[in-house]
Amino acid sequence: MGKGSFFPDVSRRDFIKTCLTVSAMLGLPASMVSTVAAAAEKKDNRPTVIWLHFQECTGCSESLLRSSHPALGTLILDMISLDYHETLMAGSGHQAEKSLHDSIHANKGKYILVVEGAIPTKDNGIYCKVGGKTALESLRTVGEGAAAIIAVGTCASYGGIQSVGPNPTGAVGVRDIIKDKPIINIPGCPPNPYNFLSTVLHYVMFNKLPALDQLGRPLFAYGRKIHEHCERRAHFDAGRFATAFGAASHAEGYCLYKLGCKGPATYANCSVVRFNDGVAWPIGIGHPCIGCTEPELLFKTAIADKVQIHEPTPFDSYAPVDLKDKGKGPAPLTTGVMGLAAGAAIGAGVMMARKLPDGPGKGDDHGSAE
Ligand code: FSX
Ligand code: SF4
Ligand code: F3S
Repeated sequence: MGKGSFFPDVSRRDFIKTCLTVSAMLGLPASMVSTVAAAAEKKDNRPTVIWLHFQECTGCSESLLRSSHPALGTLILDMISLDYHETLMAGSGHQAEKSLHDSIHANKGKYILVVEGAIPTKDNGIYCKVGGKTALESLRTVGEGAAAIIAVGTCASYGGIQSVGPNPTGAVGVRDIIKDKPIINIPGCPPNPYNFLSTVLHYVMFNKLPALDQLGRPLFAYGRKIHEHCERRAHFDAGRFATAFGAASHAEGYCLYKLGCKGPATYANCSVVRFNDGVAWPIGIGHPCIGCTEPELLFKTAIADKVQIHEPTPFDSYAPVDLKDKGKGPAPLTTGVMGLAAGAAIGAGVMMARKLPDGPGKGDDHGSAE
């Protein structure tokens, strides 16, 4: 247990690191970290959340709540009052359905509905049923009393893999069904847990949803393309491309565009926030971005197909490419990270959070980052 921390199992240091990252992501000044921390710790301010699962793989819940770093999942679960979640709750059968029914009526007009998975619409929606009700019925019933709906993952946002042609079940996203509620999409297959956490914290702090783009995604997380902050961008600008998986050009960290990278057409912050406590992301480990946050890219454009480049001009804060480094391996990563830190406040904030020392005995709490 973390001594001095409001959250059991989260050390004060990990908590402050997480709040620092959230502040940077939301574009708040560093001085507001304590406001973010206070919002996260406010017990009487916890929004009631009902979480429904439809057509999906549950990777979104796994990514959000079972993250390798316990602070994130714990914070998410402690910051909300989670009344119903089909894969997490202890109750089952009629007991579970009763708690859903009771929560809807006790919190009418005030709860947040989180939807994970696509909704099949063909043949009256019979292709997905939970508790005897179709996904379509549940979404309409539970959605009616919600203050806002968060569609988590690409399936709930746009239909995801289930909606790929010929789309035998008529799978669609939440926004194709519900038209009269604020809906926020947090796409990604799976999405980054920080994008969900920051959205909830924004709601708790400001009592409103963050600004969205035309696809309903929070601008703070999906306002820029992967390509703008990619650690391989310097290679793209210098025309150095990996030509085949396993080739020397691939091993040397060259740009993955010619292997089908969708980064130039994909809006997301993976290149800055990354996954697994900030250590890994697809392009960083050598796989092209497959555009998992984009409705027309994920599973709808062949992985090897190249996307069109609309803005070929180099991002102006990137460090110059030193061609003498050719073949030295890690140098490309260094140039990319330098450009990232120089060019983007969010990157700087996230990097700062990562640099906070873990202190003695990582996971316990013998010191304070404050
Ligand atoms: Fe979809 Fe989420 Fe991809 Fe899976 O639940 S966005 S298939 S990671 O898990 O909905
Ligand atoms: Fe990075 Fe892909 Fe852009 Fe290359 S094409 S710089 S790998 S995002
Ligand atoms: Fe998805 Fe591309 Fe990020 S595949 S996880 S948007 S790097």
